Amino acid sequence: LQLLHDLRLAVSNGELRLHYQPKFEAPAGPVRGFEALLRWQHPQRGLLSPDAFLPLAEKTRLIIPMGKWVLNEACRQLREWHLQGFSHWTVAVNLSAVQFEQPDLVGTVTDAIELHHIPPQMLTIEVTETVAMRDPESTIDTLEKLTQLGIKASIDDFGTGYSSLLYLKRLPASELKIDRAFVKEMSPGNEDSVIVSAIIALAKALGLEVVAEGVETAEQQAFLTGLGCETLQGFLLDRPMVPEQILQRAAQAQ
Ligand code: G
Ligand code: G
Ligand code: NA
Ligand code: MN
Repeated sequence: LQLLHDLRLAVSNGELRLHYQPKFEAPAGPVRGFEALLRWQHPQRGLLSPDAFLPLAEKTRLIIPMGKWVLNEACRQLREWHLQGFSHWTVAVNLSAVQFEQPDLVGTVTDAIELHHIPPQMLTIEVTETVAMRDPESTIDTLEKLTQLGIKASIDDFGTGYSSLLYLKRLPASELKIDRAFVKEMSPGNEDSVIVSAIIALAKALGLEVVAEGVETAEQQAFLTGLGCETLQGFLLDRPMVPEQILQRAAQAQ
């Protein structure tokens, strides 16, 4: 398989890239931080999205070295932003199931924050609800070790998995991200808007911050803000961008 052959070389050939999508304080800013989103600059096929290669990377466990690269690069970029004066910005990194279940995850994360002198509370690990609930006891154990380092944990795509509320209460996470499928279908009084308001109420009751992803319209922005959702992410506010674009935006805003 040609793609697999190429993927094996992607890290050492320097073909991986990170784009960063801002997370905004509701309703419209300022920027609180960024989610790092992986891209692969394939020499023939062009810029590939994770959908095109993550399943293969997971299956072959190539996601382990790729994930280490992602963590290191996101921490390196965050340090650069901090030194450029954006000292309040944070960065979030997505972890897949294979990465989350690898025994030396905590060591990998520790190495990255130490190498780049990142204040640990400025780094968030995003793991989906589905992955988090596969083995809840082991998830609690892993997240406890990460949060003891000071790192934050976020439960991504919330509402699409099967959370036990009992485990959710015990999970040492600091953030829930409402899955964009609910945000997309929200309209006044419909089921999705009821689900979204219930998730926000649940997050608040459990002392978790709540982020809505996939915000594409001003109506969604206003509705979510009205429900007390603190952080918004989505194409309405900004797309994933390369660091140069982010600095341009920041310069314009000053
Ligand atoms: O950026 P995009 O919308 O194409 O991302 C598609 C999916 O890929 C999302 O579910 C996102 O969480 C996942 N993803 C993006 N970057 C990374 C990464 O660095 N590591 C892992 N494991 N998943 C990622
Ligand atoms: O699964 P995860 O939540 O990590 O998904 C991140 C993906 O969501 C990225 O690929 C990003 O491009 C995409 N994304 C970000 N904002 C929006 C949005 O407003 N609408 C849609 N459809 N996708 C979005
Ligand atoms: Na995510
Ligand atoms: Mn998500």
